[in-house]
Amino acid sequence: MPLGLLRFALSKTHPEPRMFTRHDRLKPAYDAVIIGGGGHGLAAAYYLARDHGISNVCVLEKGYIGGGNTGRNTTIIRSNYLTPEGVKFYDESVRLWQDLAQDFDLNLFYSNRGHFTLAHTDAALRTSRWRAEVNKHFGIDSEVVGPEAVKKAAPMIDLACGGHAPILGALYHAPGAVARHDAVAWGYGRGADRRGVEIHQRTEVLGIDVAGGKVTGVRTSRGNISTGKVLCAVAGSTPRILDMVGIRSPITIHPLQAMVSEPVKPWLDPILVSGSLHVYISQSARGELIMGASLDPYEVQSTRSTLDFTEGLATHMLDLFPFLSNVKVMRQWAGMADMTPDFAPIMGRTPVEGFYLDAGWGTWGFKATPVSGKTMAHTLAHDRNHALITGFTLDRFRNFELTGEKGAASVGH
Ligand code: FAD
Ligand code: PYC
Repeated sequence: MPLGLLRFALSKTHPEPRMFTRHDRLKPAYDAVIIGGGGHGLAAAYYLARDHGISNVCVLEKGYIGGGNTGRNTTIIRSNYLTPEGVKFYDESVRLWQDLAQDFDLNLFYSNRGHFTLAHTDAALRTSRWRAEVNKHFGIDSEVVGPEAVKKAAPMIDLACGGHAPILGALYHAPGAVARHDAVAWGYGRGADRRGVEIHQRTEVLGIDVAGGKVTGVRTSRGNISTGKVLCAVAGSTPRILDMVGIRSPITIHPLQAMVSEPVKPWLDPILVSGSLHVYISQSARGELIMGASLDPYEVQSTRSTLDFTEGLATHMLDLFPFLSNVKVMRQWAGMADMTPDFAPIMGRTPVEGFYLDAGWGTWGFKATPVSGKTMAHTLAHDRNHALITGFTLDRFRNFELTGEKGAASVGH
């Protein structure tokens, strides 16, 4: 048992420090205001303080930290993207993930599993080869493997998928991993807090003041703040915040659902994704099967769950693993995914001076938490887009220079 836990258990006064400092009031002014206490907002705050010495910063969170998509995702981490911009960006993130638990002095349960994207059609195999070649070109460990390699890694799989969607091969990405998502938010939050950043939970941003094309302040449910720099990192609420500064974007909001089973004995080491069957699965350290599928097909800002989703996901999961038919679903939930037309994020400076965007993370942003934090902190500190995000700026839609990641974003959408 860790010594700290034992000390805590035996102490009458519970001397363990709280994870974050509680601030009763907002200050009248900050050097930068970050809207959104998810992984991305907290990571940006952490790197602003740690790497750029900017700590007169507040993070405003309307609920509780990590309560948005950060605490709702299925924690898949990988860098097997399709575009050079995407591959380089996510590769840097995977590199940052390696040292994160050490940096935070907090166990993130980072677990390297290997990631298979199953191909059930010739077209899917072609895309896998394409991704493998781009990945190898940039030094990423990805290769196309045959059905026998899938069977070896997941012996319980039915390669024929009941006869109607036989597995022809897969894109195998050895660095594929999972981590504990809420601990990531806590680690970044605690690290930022210890460096002087203020985290204000239950504080909703209601308006943003802009004068002469520049940000001047933020109006919140707990009072007004003067600032010249605002970072918007609010995932499924991005269009609402953009309305406050008069910026249009092509982001649409779709629910993305997921579910977990009751815990069962460990039987699945790798992460498996089937674009054709629109499902994916991994097994957590607790034995639960973490499963998901495609986006809900309609635009709506809601986190309700549906029976339709459970039935559809369970049906296709049984195509892959018929032996799961008696395993019970324990819970299901949804997050609001901010989707872009090219399945790449929108990051960086905007037409409003001092207003920065970290959005469009749709179904794929958890893995990018470290690199988005690092690059957005740099962008705010220098008022210049970091070199790694130049493929992701908002003006790419006006300039018809899309960064097409649909083939690699995650499950088929
Ligand atoms: P969030 O964590 O959503 O944080 C935004 C915060 O902003 C929220 O806490 C919200 O309360 C707050 N906020 C909103 N409006 C306001 C306001 N007006 N004032 C103050 N605060 C406000 N990605 C992967 O890489 N791998 C996966 O396996 C994966 N699986 C997913 C599965 C599901 C079911 C879902 C929903 C998403 C998944 N994603 C995955 C995507 C990933 O979860 C997100 O892209 C990522 O978590 C976004 O982080 P964030 O910090 O930007 O947003
Ligand atoms: O980005 O790998 C991913 C992912 C899988 C499921 C949802 N997102």
